[in-house]
Amino acid sequence: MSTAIITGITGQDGSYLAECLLAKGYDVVGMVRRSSTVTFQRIKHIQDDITIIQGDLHDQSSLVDVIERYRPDEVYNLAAQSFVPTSWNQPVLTGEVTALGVTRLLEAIRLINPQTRFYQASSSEMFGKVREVPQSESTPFYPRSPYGVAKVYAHWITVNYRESYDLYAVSGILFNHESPRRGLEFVTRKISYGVARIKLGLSKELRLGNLESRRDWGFAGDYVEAMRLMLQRGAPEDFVIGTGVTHSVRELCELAFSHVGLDYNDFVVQDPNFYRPAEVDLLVSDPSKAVKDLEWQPKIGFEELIHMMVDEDLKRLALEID
Ligand code: NDP
Ligand code: GDR
Repeated sequence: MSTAIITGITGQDGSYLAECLLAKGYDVVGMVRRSSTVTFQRIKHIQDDITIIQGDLHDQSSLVDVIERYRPDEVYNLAAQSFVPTSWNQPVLTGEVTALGVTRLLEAIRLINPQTRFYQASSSEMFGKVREVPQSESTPFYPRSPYGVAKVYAHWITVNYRESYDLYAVSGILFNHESPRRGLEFVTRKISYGVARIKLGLSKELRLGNLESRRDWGFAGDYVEAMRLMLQRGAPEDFVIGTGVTHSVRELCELAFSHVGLDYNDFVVQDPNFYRPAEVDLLVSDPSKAVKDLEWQPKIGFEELIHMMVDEDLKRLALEID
């Protein structure tokens, strides 16, 4: 039986990846940071099937301890300060966790168990002010936020450890992926939750930033399968994962509000507070390498995804106010 450590298991992707690996028969160890309140909402249904261990990407010795104790076959590094706007308010913390944290984890693996296979959660935000459309594994990076800059460092340190120390270390460059478990501040969930609140009479408006922003949005449950596939190959290689299709935030609003019989024009307010100091350009993936070499395809389309998210939020909120 293989052992996998997931950092960031309490996050959106961590919860789906844990489910995916458990279904494949892995021993799953989840690394969580110490907190005064429990952050296990997304994994409470599988808590008895996984091992939880404390560790923090800030803290080298906790990472050494985790690798020493479990000597894992695979490590999936999903932990990060992952919200782009926060990275302008907390650029140093973002660099510490999202960039240097990766070096700390790679050092622990190199020194203690170099046969461990390592997955780094890289991001389409690294393409930022895009050099070409669509973006593939060979597209140069031009990040536009402290978060994007930190992810570029994390990407290159992963490549560097692969080349310097012959580690099986890969970088999965994933475009936006969403789900009913998405954090409330990200735009898809902010909209699905906002629509549900308005429909149930709990709110009268939804304040958003730039409605013309476009993203390549997929379903998180599909994307974690690509992470696993990247660690099962003969040789380590990086992959771009996305749908190859973009939609605007405006289209997202239209779809989500009309799903419950409402017109978004009656409720959405554009608020400059949600604009960003610098935006990325047209992010759209070219996932053809993953389709060919990993035999990976997204299964859930944009419309189905947004309907699923709105339906789940309606269900959850209806239970809460019952
Ligand atoms: P989330 O924000 O939902 O989860 C982030 C996780 O990291 C949480 O479990 C959080 O713990 C943990 N974490 C934060 N800081 C630390 C730290 N110092 N030490 C240990 N753990 C920490 O992110 P997602 O699940 O959406 O994304 C997973 C990864 O993939 C991230 O690295 C993200 O940057 C990257 N990514 C995500 C994409 C997406 O569209 N979702 C696209 C491309 C890349 P806690 O619960 O305690 O806060
Ligand atoms: P992103 O996701 O920055 O792409 O990062 P987010 O959902 O925050 O923004 C997507 C786009 O929507 C526009 N937008 C708004 N965004 C938010 N959050 N709130 C709003 O009110 C709003 N109005 C418009 C934004 O300007 C942006 O263009 C996500 C994260 O998961 C990263 O960790 C990951 O690396 C990338 O996706 C790929």
